[in-house]
Amino acid sequence: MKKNDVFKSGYVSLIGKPNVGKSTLLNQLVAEKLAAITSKPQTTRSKITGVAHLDNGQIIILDTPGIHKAHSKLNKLMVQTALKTFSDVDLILFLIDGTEGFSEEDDYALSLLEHISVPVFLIVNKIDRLPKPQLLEIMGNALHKRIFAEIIPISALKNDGVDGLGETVLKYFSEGPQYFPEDMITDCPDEFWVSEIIREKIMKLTQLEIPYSAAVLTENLREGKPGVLVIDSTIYVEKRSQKMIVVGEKGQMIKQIGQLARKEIEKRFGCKVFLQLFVKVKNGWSQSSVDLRELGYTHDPH
Ligand SMILES: Nc1nc2c(ncn2[C@@H]2O[C@H](COP(=O)(O)OP(=O)(O)OP(=O)(O)O)[C@@H](O)[C@H]2O)c(=O)[nH]1
Ligand SMILES: [Mg+2]
Repeated sequence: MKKNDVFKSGYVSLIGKPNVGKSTLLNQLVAEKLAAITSKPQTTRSKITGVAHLDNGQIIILDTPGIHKAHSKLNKLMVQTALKTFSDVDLILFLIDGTEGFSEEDDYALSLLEHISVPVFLIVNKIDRLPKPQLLEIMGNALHKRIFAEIIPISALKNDGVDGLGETVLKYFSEGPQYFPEDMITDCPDEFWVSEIIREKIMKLTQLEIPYSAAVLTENLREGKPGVLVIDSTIYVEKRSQKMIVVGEKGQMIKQIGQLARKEIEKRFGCKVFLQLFVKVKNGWSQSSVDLRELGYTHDPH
């Protein structure tokens, strides 16, 4: 930071329909994998806070579940979690998938932003797979949708345009405090992150309704033998038949989930990890307010 520069800070919320790349963008802005990412929609279920430390400022980013017309209690809670961030932020980054252009679902999500008074940026993501003429067409269409403070094409996956986006966000902030110390990139507890990584592996490795019927709880992380982190996590599914799939024949599936998750957890914490996974049935948890709360799904998971 140069001597006479002011330090700027503020909050932004990543908003958009499922699967447009919000979590990928969060991870790039923070330069760390904080949020789970899969090619399946509705991966993110909770608000995830990340902090981008720039030379002359700080951006607190709230990744949110994708906005959609929700039916189950879990999905309604997810959408409410996203909408609730509106009142807490200085700016909204509204993402669309450039390869699809504006869809009905985008229009629906956008309609919920109608009365927002903070600036809204349109982020056209996935430009790595988008021919230039199509991008120009989307940018033209955007003018009829609402007044966007900025329209910024990026590829979150390829980290293209992400630094520029950060700089532009900062221009809209006023002078502000350093909310988070420089070595802190999230206030999400480690237990939450571990559970999300395990859930990501389940979502990637299973099909049909299983990705949406699994929840993961990690009680605590503790040191076992010197230098070994011991983690006990429980995977909750909604039916016995789902438990059988998650465990798999001769335990093959749960073993694979555990191995992939462990590798990633070891990388993040820089130590050996002993990860024990348990699978339990909690009948119809995604429709029960009590179960949802027990599993950590509230407006604010922390
Ligand atoms: N080609 C390409 N793919 C991308 C880009 N950004 C994200 N993706 C992919 O899009 C899929 C969804 O990404 P996520 O970051 O999980 O999307 P999300 O908006 O957080 O999704 P939900 O949490 O379900 O709302 C993943 O397969 C990503 O790898 C991009 O810039 N280009
Ligand atoms: Mg996400």
